Amino acid sequence: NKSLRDTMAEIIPQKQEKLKKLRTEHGQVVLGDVKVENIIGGMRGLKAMLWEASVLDPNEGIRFHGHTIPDCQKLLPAAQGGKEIIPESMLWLLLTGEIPSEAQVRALSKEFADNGTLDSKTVKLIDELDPAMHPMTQFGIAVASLNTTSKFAAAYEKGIKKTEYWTYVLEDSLDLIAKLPSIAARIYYNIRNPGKAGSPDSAASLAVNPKLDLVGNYVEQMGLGGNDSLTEYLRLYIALHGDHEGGNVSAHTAHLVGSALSDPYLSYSAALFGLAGPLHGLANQEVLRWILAMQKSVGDNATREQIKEYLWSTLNSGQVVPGYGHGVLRSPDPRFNALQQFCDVRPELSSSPVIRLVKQVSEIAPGVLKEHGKTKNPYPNVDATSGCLLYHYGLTEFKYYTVIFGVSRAIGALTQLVWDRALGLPIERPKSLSMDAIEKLIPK
Ligand code: NMX
Ligand code: MLT
Repeated sequence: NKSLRDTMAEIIPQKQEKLKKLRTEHGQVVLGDVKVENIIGGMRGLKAMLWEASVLDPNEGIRFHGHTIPDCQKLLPAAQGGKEIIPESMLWLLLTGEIPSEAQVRALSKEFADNGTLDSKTVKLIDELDPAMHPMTQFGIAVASLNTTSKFAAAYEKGIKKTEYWTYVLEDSLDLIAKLPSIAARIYYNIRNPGKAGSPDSAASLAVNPKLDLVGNYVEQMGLGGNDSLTEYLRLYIALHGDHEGGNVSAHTAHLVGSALSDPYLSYSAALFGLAGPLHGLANQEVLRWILAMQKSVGDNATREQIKEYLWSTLNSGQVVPGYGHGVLRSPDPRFNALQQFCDVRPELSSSPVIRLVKQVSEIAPGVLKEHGKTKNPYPNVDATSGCLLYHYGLTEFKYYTVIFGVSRAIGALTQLVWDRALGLPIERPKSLSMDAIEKLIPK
């Protein structure tokens, strides 16, 4: 039962060797062309980035170190008394490529609980933010402010060798992951209880129980403890949203900002601001708004025709159908399937009107989107369902939903940051071209 740090220290030299071999023996191998359409099309399809922990197959979906979601559900340890994957297990897998033992996962939960408490300056900063400010903006500000505690930034200032960078980045990353639920819960308390920030009652949102896992604590800190089904859902949700290879906006942003040797707090705060966009993580907030408007219009027992009509009215008004489509995936998102299966085996969820409507839409929308003919992927992505479950559980503040995604995405983005520094990757600096420069390169 080796510790996480010892496991990393053992694996890193092997990975460094592998990279050295790739560079020296295969550095000149061509893996694809760059077309004009790649440059003007959001770099879609360009193989231009190293990302260790997960690879996204357009049809099969995400694999974490080669493991599919159902594999992970079988192999990764759950919480004590629970059944679903926990983020601690997923983090261990992402960082090391190995399946952790139960003891290793419990030790990580304990470390997170021991380091989860926020200092009073951070609490004050969050409490003084305008409660009307979007929760994702509050989240990004609070995470960036913690860079005053960065061990990497302090060591860099003193002067350290490049080969030592990763150890400090790992320490910062683990500290940050430990504190994210406390930050997120404090924001939740403040938006739920306007004017009560700093009151004695608000202290519960700061309490970290050393006996609980990361999500167990988060649910208690949000004041939603005692609901085992919600706790299990959030464990699964936060484990599954952790990593989605490197090209998505949030992961890519953390990697880019970190390549300038900005510390993990600054890098991840930048990622959160990318996650806050409606075409990325904010889509789960948008889905709920859209589904509730549909429910208002079509009622609880909508027919196929009514749902089709509603979908067309969204498309004809020039809006995207939130929760559908993807930059890489070309089939239903297996994360969506896993969350749907979570509902299917729980009658209290599968009978909820909003969750029923989400399922009906997922059966009808692909046909409508195919007929509409624009999107390359007419199938649901993970955001099509995630927020609707939160709504069912009584988390009715839609604007908060992306914060939960943000608690999760740190697991993948910070894992890669550790690997970026362990592998000595350079500052990221692709070449850009103006339209005139592109024209000059086009063969006459
Ligand atoms: N509804 C209507 N039109 C769509 C949709 C959709 N759900 N998805 C794509 N299109 C349109 C897209 O706007 C584009 O139109 P135009 O040519 O007029 O610009 C066209 O189809 C081609 O887009 P794609 O190449 O299929 O998609 P792209 O890779 O550019 O974008 C998304 C991917 C995810 C941004 C896009 O599918 C979308 O906007 N979906 C809705 C928002 C959403 O669910 N985002 C969440 C993604 C997951 N996440 O958590 O981050
Ligand atoms: C994600 O999880 O980041 C989204 O599915 C978006 C993406 O992969 O591009």
